[in-house]
Amino acid sequence: MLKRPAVPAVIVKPETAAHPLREGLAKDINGPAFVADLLLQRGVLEKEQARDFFLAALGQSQSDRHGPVMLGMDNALALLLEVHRSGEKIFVHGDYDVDGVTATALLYQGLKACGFNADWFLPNRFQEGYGISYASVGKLHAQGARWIVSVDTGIAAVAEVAKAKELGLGVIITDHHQSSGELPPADAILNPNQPGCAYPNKGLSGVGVAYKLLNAVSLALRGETAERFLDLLALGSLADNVPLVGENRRLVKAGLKLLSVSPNLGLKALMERVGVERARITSGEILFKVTPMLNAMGRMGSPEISARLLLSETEEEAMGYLDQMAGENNRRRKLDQGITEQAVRMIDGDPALTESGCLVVDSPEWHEGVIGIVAARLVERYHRPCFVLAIDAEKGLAKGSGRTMTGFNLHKALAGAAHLLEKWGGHYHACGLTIKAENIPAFRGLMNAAAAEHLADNDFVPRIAPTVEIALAKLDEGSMQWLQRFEPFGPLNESPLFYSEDVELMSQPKVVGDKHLKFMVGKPGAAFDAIGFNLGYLREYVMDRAKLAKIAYYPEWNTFRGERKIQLRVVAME
Ligand SMILES: [Mn+2]
Repeated sequence: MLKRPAVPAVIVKPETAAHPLREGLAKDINGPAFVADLLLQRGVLEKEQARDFFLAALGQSQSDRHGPVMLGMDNALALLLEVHRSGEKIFVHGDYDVDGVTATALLYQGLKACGFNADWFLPNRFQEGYGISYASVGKLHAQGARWIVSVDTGIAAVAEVAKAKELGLGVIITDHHQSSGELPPADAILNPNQPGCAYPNKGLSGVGVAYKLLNAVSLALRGETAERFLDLLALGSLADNVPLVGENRRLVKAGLKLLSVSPNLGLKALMERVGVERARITSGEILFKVTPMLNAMGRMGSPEISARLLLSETEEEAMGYLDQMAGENNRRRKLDQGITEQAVRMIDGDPALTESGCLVVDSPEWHEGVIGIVAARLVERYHRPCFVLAIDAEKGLAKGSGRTMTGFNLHKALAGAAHLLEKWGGHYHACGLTIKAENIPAFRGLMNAAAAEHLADNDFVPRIAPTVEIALAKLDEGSMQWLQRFEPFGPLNESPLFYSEDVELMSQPKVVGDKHLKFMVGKPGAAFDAIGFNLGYLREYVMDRAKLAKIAYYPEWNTFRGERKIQLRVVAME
């Protein structure tokens, strides 16, 4: 096993007990104190609000479903009704991530059900590149398209849409990305983030915007909502990490519920294959098991397999696509594990890198489809900002992906190095870039200077901040039921990290699966299995102790040989 620098985490005890409304709210809802803490952290102060929050019913607030109409909706709807009447061929043009693929499947299926002469298209990252491109416009034109409706993409495709117009195509853009200035010359643009759009939910996903449009079309043509497609909306929205508050929470919650009974054969087969119990679907299971399979296809350059799975009409068809996906996903996993191991060896074997405040690693052998995953793994392992660059030796260019922990702003750092970069973009915690290979050493120097300037020694020690405290003896099935009511979890409604102290160790820790730590905590008769993924290196630290002073964990259900037990997924301990 490769050596990992021993960076002990600091666990910050949550200060929840001091809240003046805590006790009263717990009593009002007749629930445990940690539930009151979680509600207060979400701005829920009293019983009625708590009821609304837990219900999060789709129909509860009509205003955030149909009320404020999105800018461009009337226009897009009128155009689509005309396309429907004329029977002209319309292509749904998506993108290759899960949001883009689910949006494509949703709008295509919905338009078909309404009787449109519809088809769909997903770009290949190795052929057309992402989004609407000259190549994709040309392809669709050659296939007889008269109209293109984009989903999850297009807001920045000014020249590409102009080309489509030149070819005589009608174009409707639906997107959710920020626009950066000039808008494309489309016939209609639907995007809550375009200038002048008063639609209150700016956090809608790409599939969310597509759903809004389909909903309007379906109501106009068939007198029914598009709610039966919310299973796809839930997948795309979770995968795209949109904030799960307000309308998004209602939509995704309804979508998760639908997933458990969804008639979509592809989804059903996929969930079975990855071991998701349909009766007990959580956002975590979707994010850890389901969406990575779909995402892997886009990364490996075959997003159409995901779409075909979602559109499967027979079980045999779905099984066939699943087998292809499993193969591609294994290839993806081997690639990213292999590259991660190479990068770790590179870093551990080079003192200049080991001691640098920002890791910049590169190789001409790496696959650009997985460098983002690898960068994220390196941040987890070394707890410092990391850039992973895949060099294309022929072109002399490298594509890179950056990830960081809090304390180092990637967007700011890249802005300071813009003169060395061909292309770059991103935000605080994640970014992408293109750089000439010859500029990599200078870039590495600049990033290290930025790290030296902005990071202090204690920034390199992970600080873990659990949000709620509970005495381990009080954690039971009832707690888990309360927790379930806070679903779906995601940005702005994070799955709560639990904190307990003075925890008794009930067994010696074991390293399982090469790098995970397994042990038992609690009391005789009330002991929990605990598992720390990638924490195997802490075995000696835990060995021979009677107690852990602090432990940070996610309590989860674990089913093993038919027996369902609460298990602690441990993130840190002291
Ligand atoms: Mn998206």
